[in-house]
Amino acid sequence: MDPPADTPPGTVASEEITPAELQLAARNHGMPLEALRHPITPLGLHYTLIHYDIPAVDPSAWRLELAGRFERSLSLSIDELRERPAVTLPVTIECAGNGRARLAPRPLSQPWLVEAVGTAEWTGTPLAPLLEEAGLLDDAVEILFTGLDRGVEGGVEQSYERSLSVPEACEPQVLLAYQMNGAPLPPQHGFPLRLVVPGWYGMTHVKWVCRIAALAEPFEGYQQAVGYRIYGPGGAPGAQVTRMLPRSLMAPPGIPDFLTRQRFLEPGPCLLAGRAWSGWAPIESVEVSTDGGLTWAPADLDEEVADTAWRGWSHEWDAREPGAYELCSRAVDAAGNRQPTAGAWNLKGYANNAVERIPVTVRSPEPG
Ligand SMILES: Nc1nc2c(c(=O)[nH]1)N[C@H]1C(S)=C(S)[C@@H](COP(=O)(O)O)O[C@H]1N2
Ligand SMILES: [Mo]
Repeated sequence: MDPPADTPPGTVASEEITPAELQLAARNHGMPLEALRHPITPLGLHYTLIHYDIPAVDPSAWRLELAGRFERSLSLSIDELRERPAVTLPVTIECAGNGRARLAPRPLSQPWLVEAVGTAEWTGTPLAPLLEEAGLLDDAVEILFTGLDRGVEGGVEQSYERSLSVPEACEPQVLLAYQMNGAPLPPQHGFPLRLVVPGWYGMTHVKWVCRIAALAEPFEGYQQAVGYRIYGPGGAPGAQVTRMLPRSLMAPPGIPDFLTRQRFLEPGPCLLAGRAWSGWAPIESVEVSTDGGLTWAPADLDEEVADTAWRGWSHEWDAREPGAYELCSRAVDAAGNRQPTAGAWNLKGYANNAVERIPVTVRSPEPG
């Protein structure tokens, strides 16, 4: 149905977003970018992504099973896991589809702009000693993590599951986490137990883990072989998606317009600040632009909190001249990875770490 002829401009939507995308976007929420002000994302502001349904778990009946290429099978209750040595780590997690909705044409999936990231303090027990206790056999090549959630994807009914190679799984910072920011995991973040693999894109951090299997052959299930690959132009599944590429985001300054989120600032000095991360190497530098990327100035880096978490940065901007500006930031990591100006298109819209642009208007001073 066409809107009435007297409908004011800017009040009705065009074809932009599909009902399927809107349904996903209403279930899976991002981190509001103003939460970049917090080094640890407060509970409830961390992004979340759930492929199927959030399982309802009775913690007294729940068990973690270890099976496959081990000398012995193990079955552990959540209390038995809590009695094991505990570690707390701040870890930045970003969805591999972050930036997807900035690609053209937009791959049909969860339409993230740039907000699919967060940093929580995860408490749990290191995975490697548990694998050792079960007697990991020499012929094991991968460890498979299975979640309680089931669904259909690409026509295949499946439990959500992903694997890591044995050396990746045995990294000392890999945790089986049961707390987020000091509280039991909320249902949407994997209650009662999830995997945390610092440096890797979100899909690796399997939530609602109920089974850990040691495999003698590489895992060829959907989320490994079909999903989370960078598809080439011929449609062939290319490289697997693994670690997070560098990205810097800015906490948007000033105040927003409710509908457009166009931002307004009073003229004068303005401290631009944000956070940057990479899963490949520590952040080496962050640069800031106020003219849409024509010229760049170095930002000051805050102290590193942990090598598993994002790094804060800031830059003093002299915003005394009224007018329109486009604010950007970009990061480089110590392995030489840098953020591109435009993202490389791929079928599933993964790993688009292109520089984000924030349009702002510096207002004219009030007369008198
Ligand atoms: N069991 C299970 N684990 C999962 C998922 C899922 O749908 N099911 N989603 C993955 C994806 S794609 C992401 S980005 C992260 C999101 O974690 P969060 O919701 O705690 O931020 O969880 C990962 N682990
Ligand atoms: Mo994701």
